[in-house]
Amino acid sequence: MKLYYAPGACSLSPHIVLREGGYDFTLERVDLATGKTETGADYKSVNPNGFVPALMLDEGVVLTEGPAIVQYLADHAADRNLAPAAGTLDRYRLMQWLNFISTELHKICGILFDPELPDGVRQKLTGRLSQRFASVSDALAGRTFILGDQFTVADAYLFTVLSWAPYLKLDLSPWPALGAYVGRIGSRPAVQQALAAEGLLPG
Ligand SMILES: N[C@@H](CCC(=O)N[C@@H](CS)C(=O)NCC(=O)O)C(=O)O
Repeated sequence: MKLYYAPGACSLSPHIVLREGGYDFTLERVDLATGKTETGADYKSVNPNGFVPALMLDEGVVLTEGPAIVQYLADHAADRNLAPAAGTLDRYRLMQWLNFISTELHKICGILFDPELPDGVRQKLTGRLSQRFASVSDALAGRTFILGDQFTVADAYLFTVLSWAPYLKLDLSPWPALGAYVGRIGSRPAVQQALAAEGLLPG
């Protein structure tokens, strides 16, 4: 398998899951500004949408969309317990969170990364994001992971998106549970390995 990624982007989520799942895989970096991969390939030939992540399966088939990729990886490494079994209520709870992270956190943050965003829009979106952070913080009360006691692929995604806060100058201090969560997930060996492989660890 090969993961197309950009350092620190949402592709960090499937990258973490590949490592948590014990997969044998390779990485190919994508320069989102030029649309070229590190081997000089035109990334749109892999994902016509031009965004990361994309997962090239061993048979040469490409899977896109982070939430779909991480569930595929969880289901094909079932012994790692990275997602509740298909068809159970807990699995829908996982999908609920993946969708929430995608639509209510990830996409708002994606817009905030635009340095040319007008101040008024930035303020409004930051306010909306604060409401969402409060709701995640409430959900984490008394929990180690977002679904409870077990690390799942939703944690890889939530960690990835919350770890953008410093780059976006978003203050998470009103929600100490979020900072503690980022520290907890970030200290997992697979997460440290993924961060190191993407050149995201200091020094
Ligand atoms: N719907 C896609 C969105 C992926 C996405 O937003 N990727 C960003 C990085 S976090 C990206 O590659 N942006 C560059 C672009 O859109 O050209 C998914 O969930 O996988």
